[in-house]
Amino acid sequence: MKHYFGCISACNVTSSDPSGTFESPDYPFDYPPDSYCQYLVEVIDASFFKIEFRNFQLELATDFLHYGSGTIPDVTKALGTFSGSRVPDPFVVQGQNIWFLFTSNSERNYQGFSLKWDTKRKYNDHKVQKTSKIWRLR
Ligand SMILES: [Ca+2]
Repeated sequence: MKHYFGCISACNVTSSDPSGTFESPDYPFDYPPDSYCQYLVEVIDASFFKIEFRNFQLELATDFLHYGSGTIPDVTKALGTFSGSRVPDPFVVQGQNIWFLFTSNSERNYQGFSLKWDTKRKYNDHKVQKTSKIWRLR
């Protein structure tokens, strides 16, 4: 695998931006073996996060992307876990914080994932729920 410094995505990222993207390490090239990458977004006045995937290709049942609410990535408290090559449907997480934890085992590395997050602020809550099919509660 070739490395291009300056344009490959990093492991372990924290953001306070109301919208942005996360990608698996080295994306769009294959992720490295034995990855353990934490991604955290904290937006003080956010009420919801909406997550949409642009791409998703992980080795099924051995490489995983977990997500949850809060500031400390913890697999045991994950709200969901994705693996394999089916692109997950968009989903919504309530709150001011969302984390992702990407793990891969020691063999067979795929392209990984690219996801986009967006937030809605607290004062928009009732409007959002009435007018959008995407911004629904699970
Ligand atoms: Ca693997």
